[in-house]
Amino acid sequence: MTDARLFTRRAALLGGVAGGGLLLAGCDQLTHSADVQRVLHAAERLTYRSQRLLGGGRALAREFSPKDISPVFKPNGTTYPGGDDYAGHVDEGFKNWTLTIDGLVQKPLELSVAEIKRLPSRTQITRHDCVEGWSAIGQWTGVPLGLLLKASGLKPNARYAVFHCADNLDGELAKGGEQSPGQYYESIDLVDAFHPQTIIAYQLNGKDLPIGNGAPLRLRVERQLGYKHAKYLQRIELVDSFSHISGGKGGYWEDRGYEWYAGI
Ligand SMILES: Nc1nc2c(c(=O)[nH]1)N[C@H]1C(S)=C(S)[C@@H](COP(=O)(O)O)O[C@H]1N2
Ligand SMILES: [Mo]
Repeated sequence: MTDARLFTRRAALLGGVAGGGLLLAGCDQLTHSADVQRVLHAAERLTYRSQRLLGGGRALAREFSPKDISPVFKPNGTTYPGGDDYAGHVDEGFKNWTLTIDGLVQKPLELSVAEIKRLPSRTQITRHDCVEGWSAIGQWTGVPLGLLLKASGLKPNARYAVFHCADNLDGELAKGGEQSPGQYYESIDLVDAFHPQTIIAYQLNGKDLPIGNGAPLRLRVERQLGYKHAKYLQRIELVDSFSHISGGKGGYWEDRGYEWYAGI
């Protein structure tokens, strides 16, 4: 199926949920121009440059079979966001939790978890690698992020997707660098945002996400390290630069010294 037809079909599916009237024009052109911008601005680490220049933008992370799934998927970092808000959402079974997509988009979206679960989904069994030295294999189900982005219609200057999370995390002394508490956030470029394995997951191993693993929604961006996989997702903001957000380095751990491009 051509990209254009796939795009139209997906957009039609999403239209039923998001209220129709989606602005679809020019998305492919916008994606393309973002590619061009990305090449012009290529200034990241060697792994990032080589992956992009070697045309690896679409290469898939390895997928495993059900027998490989780890018996326990260790929750790490925040395992229960503080504050009454989150506890209230837990009590309500996340009925009123929403995911907002805004910033440099034609049509901002706000979707409930139930609406997201009705969209086309992808299931993948992948290995998660944390910089702390542990790995786990899990099966994730969620909506492809690219589908949501196409439905919201990126503006031509959109270059990054920023993921805003519900939790305020204390730094860990062991990790070096600035250790002030802060709202957890992350960001990826549009190549990773439109990558087929980049999903907004709502299931782990066939069940609703456990609280410890990011309920009700979390990012899976399979070609990057664990800290990029933002949990407790509330908002995806499209930006042309993340220098004005929090510490300006594109993520909670990036602001505390980690690399922005955490390719595996
Ligand atoms: N919101 C939020 N997302 C987060 C974190 C966090 O503390 N808060 N920790 C990150 C890190 S370092 C890892 S390894 C993974 C852990 O995911 P898990 O809890 O499902 O194992 O989530 C990442 N995403
Ligand atoms: Mo991690």
